[in-house]
Amino acid sequence: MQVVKYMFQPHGDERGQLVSLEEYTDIPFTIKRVYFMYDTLQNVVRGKHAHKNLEQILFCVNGSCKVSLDNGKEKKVVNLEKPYEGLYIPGNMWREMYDFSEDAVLMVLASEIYNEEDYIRDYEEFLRFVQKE
Ligand code: T46
Repeated sequence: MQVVKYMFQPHGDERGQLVSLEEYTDIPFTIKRVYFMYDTLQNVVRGKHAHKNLEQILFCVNGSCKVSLDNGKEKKVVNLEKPYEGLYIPGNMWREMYDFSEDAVLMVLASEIYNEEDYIRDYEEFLRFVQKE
């Protein structure tokens, strides 16, 4: 399984850092939604679902967390610990986010607006879905 983690180049100067993200130049899809999560408790596991079609890029813009990816055949764990690292997650991928640091802010750029029908929240159903693909 190939994991795509973008390392964007910050525009740094004596004032600090700035990361700019433009659709199609930096982000390989139209950004229809941005959401972020913070104040996540340390022993919490978020996600635990897949999407049929949604594409997303996850940034831990503050603090750190881990993301486990599972395509139904293989699993990989990715650390997000720098604000300029973006983890691309295509459709048909089970994801879990965990080990959030106390100060973690996980920001997500998404290719579609929120649609509960795109979620697969049952792992056995996910396995059946990816086997059909
Ligand atoms: C994903 C991972 C990385 C909305 O109303 N609009 C939204 O755009 C989102 C994402 C969520 N919500 C509501 C639905 C729930 O009542 O916010 C609540 C928490 O959402 P959820 O339990 O789905 O959050 P996570 O952290 O488990 O998963 C989220 C995304 O839902 C999901 O698409 O890939 O982050």
